[in-house]
Amino acid sequence: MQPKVAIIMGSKSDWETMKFATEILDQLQVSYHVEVISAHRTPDKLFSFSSQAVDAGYQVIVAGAGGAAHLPGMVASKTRLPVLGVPVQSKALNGMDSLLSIVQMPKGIAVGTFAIGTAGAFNAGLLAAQILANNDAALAQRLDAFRQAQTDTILENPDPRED
Ligand code: RP5
Repeated sequence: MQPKVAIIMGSKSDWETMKFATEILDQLQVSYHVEVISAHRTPDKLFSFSSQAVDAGYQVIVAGAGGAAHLPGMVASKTRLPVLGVPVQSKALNGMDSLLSIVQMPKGIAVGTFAIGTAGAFNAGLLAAQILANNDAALAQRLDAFRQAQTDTILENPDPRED
């Protein structure tokens, strides 16, 4: 079956971060497509992927990039699908460059922006699942169960000195 989620990233070096988006999608049994698409190294591929994303059957795109991270914004400019942008932690500026590049979209083209690094990647995968759950009752149940399990883990063992 054609996956409804595309997870794209600017470089193979982003995978160590972006794999956290796939972790939660695996847990929630949501299928996805993963691919490296670089805004500056493969601009034509970026354009063809983004302009064909609706027809390809995707419903949400998770896009991670670092540094001058223009991938999420450029993809969003070529598709009406929701784009969830993940700032990958860069070496030079610890991801502040990535964050500001993604979050400061000018008015008129929307990109959802997440936390820098692995938490952001995980939460982007989580929100992608939540978007799909609007039209998927079984997925909605799995999400409810995930959240309840997370709550129970804390309530059942609130002593910070114990694991
Ligand atoms: C961006 O430049 C990528 O998203 C990556 O985070 C960063 C560094 O890429 P590499 O030089 O490791 O390929 O395009």
